[in-house]
Order: sequence, then C-alpha cells, then structure tokens
Amino acid sequence: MKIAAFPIQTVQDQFPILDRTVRGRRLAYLDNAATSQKPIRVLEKVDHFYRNYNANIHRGVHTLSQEATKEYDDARETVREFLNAGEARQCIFTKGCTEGINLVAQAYARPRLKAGDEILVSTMEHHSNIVPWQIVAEQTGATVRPIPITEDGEIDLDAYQAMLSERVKVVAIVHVSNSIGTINPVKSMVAMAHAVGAIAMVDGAQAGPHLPIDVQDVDADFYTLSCHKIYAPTGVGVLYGKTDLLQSMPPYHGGGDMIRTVSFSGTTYADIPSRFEAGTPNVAGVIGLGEALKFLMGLGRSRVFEYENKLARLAEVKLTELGGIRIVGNSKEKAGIVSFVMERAHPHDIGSVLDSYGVAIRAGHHCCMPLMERFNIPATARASFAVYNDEHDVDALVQGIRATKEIFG
Ligand code: 7TS
Repeated sequence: MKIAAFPIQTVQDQFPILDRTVRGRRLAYLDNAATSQKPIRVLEKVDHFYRNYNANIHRGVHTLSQEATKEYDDARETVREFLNAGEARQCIFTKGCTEGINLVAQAYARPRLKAGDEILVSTMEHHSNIVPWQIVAEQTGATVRPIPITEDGEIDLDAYQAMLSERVKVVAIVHVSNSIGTINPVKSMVAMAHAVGAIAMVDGAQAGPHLPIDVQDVDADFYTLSCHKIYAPTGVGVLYGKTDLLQSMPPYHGGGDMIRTVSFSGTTYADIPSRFEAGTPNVAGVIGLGEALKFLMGLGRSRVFEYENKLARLAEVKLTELGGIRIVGNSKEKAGIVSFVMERAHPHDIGSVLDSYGVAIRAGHHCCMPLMERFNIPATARASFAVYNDEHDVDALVQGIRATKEIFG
C-alpha cells in the first residue's frame, strides 16, 4: 500500500529523539496516545523563553513580563484557531485534559445537579471522563449511566437515544477512543443531548493530535484537549467552553490572577479566561503549545489524519495476516490507533518483547477498565501513530509480533 504524499522525511528530521536507538535498534515509537514526542521548534521555543524572557505574566510592567504575556496571549489565539472557537477567551489553559473535565464537573455541574438528575458517559470513556462525574454524582445525588457500545466498538446510538430524557443534564463523550481508536459521531450526539436540554462535553484528548476539530460545528458546550499528546510540553491542557456557560460558572480554584478585587468583606472574580486560571500558569508550556499547534496546522490536519490512518490500517492488515491476533475495535470510523490481543501472549509480554525490538507500545487497560470489561479482556496491546511514524515502524511492530509468536507458541 502506497502512503499518500506526506513529507515524512522532513517531519522526522524535526524530532531529535528519533536519532536515538533502543536496545541497539532504531526507535519505533508507537505510544503516541500516551504522549507524543516534541519537534525541535517546540523545544527551541521553550528554551528561548527561559533564556531570553522568562517572567511571570499579567503582572509586571517590565519588558520581560510584557514579552512573556504577549507570547502567552498569542498562544491562546493559536488555540482558538486550532479549535475554530469564536473567541480566544473561550479557551482556558489547564494542566491537562483531566483538569479540564474536573473543572466542568465541579464548576458547571456541581452547582446545578440534584438527586434524580442523570449524567451519561459512554462505556469507552477514559477514567478521567468517568471518575470526575462519579465524584460530582456522589456530591449531588445525581446518577452516572453508561451508554452501551457494540461489539465493533461503536456507540450504540439507539440505546443512547433511548436513555435520553429530561432527567439527563450532562452528556460526556470521548471524540476518539484512546483504547480502540473509534471516532464517535460527536456532532449528532451533541445535537441529541441538546434536544432534551442537556449540555454536552466532548473529551478531545485523542482527537487533538489526529483530526481537524471545529468546536462550533460540533456545537459542543465544552471541549477538552491534552496538549502533551499534540507535540506540546507536558503539563498543559485546554478547556474550551461556550462563553455564556463559562461566564455563569464560579471559579474552580481561588488564588492570584483570577480576581477583580479581594477584600475581607467580599471578593469579586475576574472575567473569563482569567477566572479559571488561578495562580502562575505553565507559561513555558503554553508558549510551547502555541508552537506545537502551528507545527501541526502547518502539516495540514486532514493530510495528517489520512497519513496516520493509512499506517494504522496497514498495521492492522499485516498483524491480522500473522494469524492468532484479534484486533479489538472495528469501528467504521477510526483514527490512528490499533489495539489487539494475541491468543497465547499477554499484552504485557507483547510489550516486553516489542521493547527488545526498539518498539514502544502500551500494554494494559489504557485507563478504560469498563471498556475492557465490555470486551471481556483484561488488557490489550496498543500501537498508536503520530506524524513521524512510517512504514518501517509498522514493519518493526510486525517483526516483533512475529518474534512474540515464536516465543509463546
Ligand atoms: N481522555 C482521553 C481520551 C485520554 O486518552 C487521556 C489520556 C485523557 C483523557 C487524560 O489526559 P491527561 O493528559 O489529562 O492525562 N490517555 C492516555 C493513554 O491512552 N495512555 O496514557 C494516557
């Protein structure tokens, strides 16, 4: 299979980590759903910040602080463009996707939910889109109900429709499954939630790196990103929200930079986005994020999607040809993630053998225990693709699996 014209060599040249070897072999990094590697321009952007204008933001009148503030604010505009949000102030910087979801659960849902209300999440959610809802359910008396999925790993839309009622106040749904790669029909699912008066939050942790995203088209009330998976430094996330909802919400954390005035007779809060960014944020990370998103947008996100998808589907075909391997998750719409199990080897054994071939994958439940339970398996082996992967990585994966088969019979 010929992979569509994609400047793979130019892309790979931008990732210094690809020069290293692992156990004497070329590194085939296929654990991108856990975190991606970083291009030189992101490393240099962060390095340049610390060397030249390291300062706290929104505080100083001095030049360094002004320069840091400008770069930080510019990154927010880049995020707006990346998500096609209406306004930059709708994009809140968090420390990760997990924090974004907790913020919505505590600042949006907690004051509104009451006993009898329902929160719908799908069975394929990452724990970070289940547990924050269970916590707020315990606090308010609401109930969390799982939307079933089919054998192929798609959301059962008929079951979802049947679960929707006026009791449902929140629907929280993953855009792309981190475990099995399913791309969910979030636009129609959001519309269905709205039809019964619920709000909808989309967990875009795995969509960010792989798909073009348009939050206005999806009409999500909230949308979260995990930026270290999108070529940015660790410790940065984004929460997008509709302006009126964000403005109606109390702060999640209290502290510096999120207030208008503070007095012992009463404190007033800053407008969005500052209201939700208490304390010194991850200035370097956010500035690095701006650069990472420019890198990805520069490659063309539809082209990236097509390229990664071809690699992942090629891997599925080659792995299946080996025999004794079952792909978990066969949704019609899938992104660059391949999950599989082998008849004789546990995923952790697969991961260890692959490591000796220089291939990095993740083995485990991928923080999706209810999904594993649905498929009646303890774990899967997961290969997840990024812009710098190529057919050699697929071949290394297949070679390692062949070796695993030989060892485990
Ligand atoms: N939602 C999804 C769909 C995810 O895949 C992850 C992380 C998160 C939320 C949480 O993101 P964080 O950046 O706040 O941690 N997923 C994975 C993974 O699949 N392997 O390691 C982390």
